[in-house]
Amino acid sequence: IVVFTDLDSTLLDTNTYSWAAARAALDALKRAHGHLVPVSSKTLVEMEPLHEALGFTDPYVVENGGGIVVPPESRLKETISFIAGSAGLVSEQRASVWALGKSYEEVVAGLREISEETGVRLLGFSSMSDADVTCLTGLSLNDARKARARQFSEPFLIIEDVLPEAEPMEAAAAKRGLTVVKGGRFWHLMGHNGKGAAVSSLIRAYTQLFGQVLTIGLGDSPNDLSFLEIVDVPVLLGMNRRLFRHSESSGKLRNYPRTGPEAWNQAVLEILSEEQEELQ
Ligand code: 2M8
Ligand code: MG
Ligand code: MG
Repeated sequence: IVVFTDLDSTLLDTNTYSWAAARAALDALKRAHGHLVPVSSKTLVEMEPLHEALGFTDPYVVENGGGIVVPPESRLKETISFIAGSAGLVSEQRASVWALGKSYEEVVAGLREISEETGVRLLGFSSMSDADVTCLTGLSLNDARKARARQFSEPFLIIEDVLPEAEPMEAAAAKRGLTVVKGGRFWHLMGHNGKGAAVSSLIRAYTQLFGQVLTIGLGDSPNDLSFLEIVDVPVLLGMNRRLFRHSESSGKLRNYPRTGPEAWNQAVLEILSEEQEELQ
């Protein structure tokens, strides 16, 4: 069993960023020798301590699919190197970091051009201070600094009284080989193919290493759709089922009305116990 999970408002509480309420399901997953792969908009330096605290040795996906981080103790270390395909190995300090797209500098330059071209004021993290990010997110100043330490993607806000149509912005991004996707509080500009592409590489690597695996995905926002659509058991947290209205996966979708770790806990415990029943 491999669980791919978004963090903010999915495994983590929207306001306190705590995962304490999901402890029972995380423990059950460990007892079942399951794997846990966090898949987030967050940066490597934000995710590293969290990954360690969660106590799984699996890789994790940073910045909306911009990079795959493989810890030294991960059994996927060998397998992922060629599965990630065109990905480049950008760092091998504590962990191997595979980049799946353009550099942060290119993305930030792209945001400025898109803003000029569309005439819509777009404010990215690179133009904000740590204090700005603290105000907007409730993160501590130190965590806001980590959220701004970006390598692959740029979170931004649309600074207009009336929210403009997304299409011109999306078209201007596409022209530059970039994509925009909506996260929780922010939009994200990225030079890669999103969470889905990263998860797809990882599913191939897990399958190669372990044979058949059952994949579970949990998320709450539009940027999670691309990976929820390619797992065996997609779980959407929150009252946003319409996100799946055009999706082929809508039939197997499990939807829980609330977001956050309590719902995560309930969903994963339910799936694990169904799996156990099936084995008996
Ligand atoms: C940003 O991401 C969230 C997740 O969906 C959002 O768009 O609201 C990212 O900048 C991330 O790095 C940061 O930790 C998070 C904090 O709320 O916001
Ligand atoms: Mg989320
Ligand atoms: Mg996220």
